[in-house]
Amino acid sequence: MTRKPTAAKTGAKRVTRSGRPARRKPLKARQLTATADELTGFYRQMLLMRRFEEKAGQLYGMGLIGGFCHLYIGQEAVVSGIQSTLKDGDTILTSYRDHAHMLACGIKPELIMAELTGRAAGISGGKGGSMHMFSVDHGFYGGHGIVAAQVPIGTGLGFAHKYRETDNVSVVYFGDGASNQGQIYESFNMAELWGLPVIFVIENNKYAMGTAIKRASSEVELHRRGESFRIPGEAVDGMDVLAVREAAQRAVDWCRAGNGPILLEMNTYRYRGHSMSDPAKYRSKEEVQKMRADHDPIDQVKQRLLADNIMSEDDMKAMDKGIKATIADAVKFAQECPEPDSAALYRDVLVAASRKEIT
Ligand SMILES: Cc1ncc(C[n+]2csc(CCOP(=O)(O)OP(=O)(O)O)c2C)c(N)n1
Ligand SMILES: [Mg+2]
Repeated sequence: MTRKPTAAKTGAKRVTRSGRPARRKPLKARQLTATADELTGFYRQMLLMRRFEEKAGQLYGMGLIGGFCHLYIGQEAVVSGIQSTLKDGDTILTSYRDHAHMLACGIKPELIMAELTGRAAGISGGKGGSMHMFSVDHGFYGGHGIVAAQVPIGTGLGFAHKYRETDNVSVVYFGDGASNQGQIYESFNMAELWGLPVIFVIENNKYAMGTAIKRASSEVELHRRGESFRIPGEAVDGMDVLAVREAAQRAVDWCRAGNGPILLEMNTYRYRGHSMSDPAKYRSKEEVQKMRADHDPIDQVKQRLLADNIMSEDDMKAMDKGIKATIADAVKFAQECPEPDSAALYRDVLVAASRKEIT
């Protein structure tokens, strides 16, 4: 059987169904630079995320947070770098590993902490908990507990942005495990066919619960997963916030210019277990330790700040102290808040025993 020469071999320019040019080559990281303010901002934000989640882990251990709790520790550069490229009106949504995404959206730590501890002042009224937070005002569309369920919804948000003739983008985060789900490929197909401004971000932290990516995926280069839909993809060092920002900026520009969707594979790593109840016996302590020592996203920015004399060790200690105080205030706020009243059980639900109970 003779194969037809591919477009790449013939040099012919491939186009999408809609006639838009299809860019296929992975983009190369250029020299990464940032201003002193940008670096300091990334450092502060990622440290806030880490300290917030360390505290959430402690509270969970003390029984003050119920239900599930999935920590993002180690992956902070991904959401921090991407969010820095977004503007008002852009939307994001993600899985259950969502606390840092909310902080990146500017949601106050005390409202997230109150939600985690099931208090009425929480961002979802104390009824959502760790996995089901939501704030349209902040462009944050959840918080989704069903693996990959957020992907078609985020594609729909992309449709809304285009339909309303804005140049806003929809950023859809999902995991390496989720990337094997069928609904993602239906979303890819529609997103490309209709030229929707969707940035699909695969947070490849190498594990789906206790299953290593190699055991579950026939194609582990996840940035290639959009190829058969003609969606360009790029693999990114997701532990380096500047590499993330640079790739995200290109992706945002691509979508705002009306080129349709794009896919970013963020290579990252979670230090903690899948959730608080996971002893993580499927990987060695050495593997985790090596990632922490060689690739930690916060430490990488710290080294840049020190090398460029932007901050001293003492400045960093003072910043850390301030962040810990903010988190302590958030915990105090949450603990002093009442739980939702019992009538709240019947609000925001689609099904109720009688009409009366809905009001
Ligand atoms: C449809 C569905 N199937 C299974 C589960 C159980 N489950 C929860 S998280 C998870 C693994 C997902 O891994 P990944 O997408 O890599 O995200 P990560 O947890 O690494 O961020 C599974 C199988 C679920 N919540 N929903
Ligand atoms: Mg994963």
